Amino acid sequence: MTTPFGPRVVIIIAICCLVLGGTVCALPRVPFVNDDGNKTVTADRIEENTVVVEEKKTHTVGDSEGYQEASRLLQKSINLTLDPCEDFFEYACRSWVDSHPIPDDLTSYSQFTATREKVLAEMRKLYEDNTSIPTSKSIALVKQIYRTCMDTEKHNSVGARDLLDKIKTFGYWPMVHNEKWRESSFDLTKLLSNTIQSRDVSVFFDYGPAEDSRNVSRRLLSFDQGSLGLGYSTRDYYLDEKKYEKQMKAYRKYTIGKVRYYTEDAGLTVNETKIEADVDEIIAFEKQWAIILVAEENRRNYTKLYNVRLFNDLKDYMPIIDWKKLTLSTTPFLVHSYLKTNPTIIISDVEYLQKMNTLLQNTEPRIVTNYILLRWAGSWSQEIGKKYEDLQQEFAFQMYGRKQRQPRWKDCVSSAGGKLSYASG
Ligand SMILES: *[C@@H]1O[C@H](CO)[C@@H](O)[C@H](O)[C@H]1NC(C)=O
Ligand SMILES: *[C@@H]1O[C@H](CO)[C@@H](O)[C@H](O)[C@H]1NC(C)=O
Ligand SMILES: *[C@@H]1O[C@H](CO)[C@@H](O)[C@H](O)[C@H]1NC(C)=O
Ligand SMILES: *[C@@H]1O[C@H](CO)[C@@H](O)[C@H](O)[C@H]1NC(C)=O
Ligand SMILES: *[C@@H]1O[C@H](CO)[C@@H](O)[C@H](O)[C@H]1NC(C)=O
Ligand SMILES: CC(=O)N[C@H]1CO[C@H](CO)[C@@H](O)[C@@H]1O
Repeated sequence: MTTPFGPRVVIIIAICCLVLGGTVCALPRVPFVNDDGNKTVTADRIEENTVVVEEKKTHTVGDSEGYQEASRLLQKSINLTLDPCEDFFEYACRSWVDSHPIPDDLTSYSQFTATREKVLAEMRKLYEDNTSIPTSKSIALVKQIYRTCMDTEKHNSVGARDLLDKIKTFGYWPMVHNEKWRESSFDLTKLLSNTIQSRDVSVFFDYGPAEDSRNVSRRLLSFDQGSLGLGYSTRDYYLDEKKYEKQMKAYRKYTIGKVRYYTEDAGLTVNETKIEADVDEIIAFEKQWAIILVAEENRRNYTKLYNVRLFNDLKDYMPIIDWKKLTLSTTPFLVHSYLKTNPTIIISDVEYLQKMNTLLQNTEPRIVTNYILLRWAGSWSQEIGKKYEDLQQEFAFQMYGRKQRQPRWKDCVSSAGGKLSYASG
């Protein structure tokens, strides 16, 4: 499922997880005596009835290049002039933190980020390499996706028109097309099926095959709660209005800005008052949803999250959705016969589905449609031109403190890799 903003927390995750190893590694290399090496060899020899007095062998730790690099890195992170008993973090990590400022286009930085950035740069070289003809169709396709993504001129000139044309095939978008949308044509299952089919945007719940944690020989269809517009694990933003007032204001402004542009790109007249009212309704709906969502801190008991049910039970928990229709329309034909056998499934939280059913029943179809399509439209954010990206950057600054948008090629490497991950390696 695609969320525009993951739960990016501004944390400097230095390499402190390696700190214990680090203190050891930072010491000068010492030879050590191997007491228990070559055990099997010794045993074999005893079986052969040869009396062997095992020689104590000396080995030198860390001749490998990897070891030496890790050692250099850790030594550079530690400041030996500080007292570890005073503040262990400062002692172990301060030098690393000081020598690795967070780049302006990121909101956190860690050893893992550094590696990821390196991989991104390598991938870019591969995607942009046009000196050899791709050996496979998939690789040609992934390069094509990358090139299309990099074609910002086209995105700027087309804007959200393709997105809006697609929405017309789903029906209309009430907050953009206004009276063209008809409540009588509202069909929740169909709407969700359309958003999943076209862009893998599943809003109120996520589902897919997952390893059965109690029997790793099989995979089962698993159903879990969805995530809010601000991303995974962002429930508190909606519920703690005082603490997150600034972020929620930024979110409202960002959403209003987007709807304004969508309306303009649709060639329709913008009614600012109406857009604001529509967006406020959406946020109010999300707040109610946030109450129902189970907080991450209450999802640590895996026994509780492991509820084996039958596929047909879904319609008892959440009758507002036609599960059969939804799953058949969003899964490959090959699994249809399996789905028709009423298979065993796993539901993380049965109560959530029941509560969601009630909430959706009690919410006007217009608001539900506005919201689902807003989430779906969010998955287009890199493809509809600079004005949308500028809005997003302003929001990301308020929300996470990101000082500038990351270079286009990084977005495109990620999106090409995400769409065809096997071809990308
Ligand atoms: C180590 O810490 C001291 C005291 O804070 C500081 O003066 C010194 O520059 C630090 N050394 C390095 C290599 O960061
Ligand atoms: C390869 O790409 C470079 C840079 O994008 C471009 O200037 C060049 O014309 C391309 N060559 C071919 C043969 O397409
Ligand atoms: C685990 O799953 C496999 C494959 O479906 C099945 O054959 C086996 O009986 C299962 N084991 C248990 C203990 O349920
Ligand atoms: C804008 O929308 C509001 C609320 O729906 C409505 O009362 C108002 O008449 C609209 N204004 C225009 C100029 O259409
Ligand atoms: C985890 O959930 C199971 C099932 O609801 C319950 O029996 C068990 O006591 C819970 N464990 C903890 C540590 O809360
Ligand atoms: C005979 C034998 O297997 N010797 C091995 C003992 O262990 C060291 C290090 O683990 C190996 O380098 C030897 O080849």
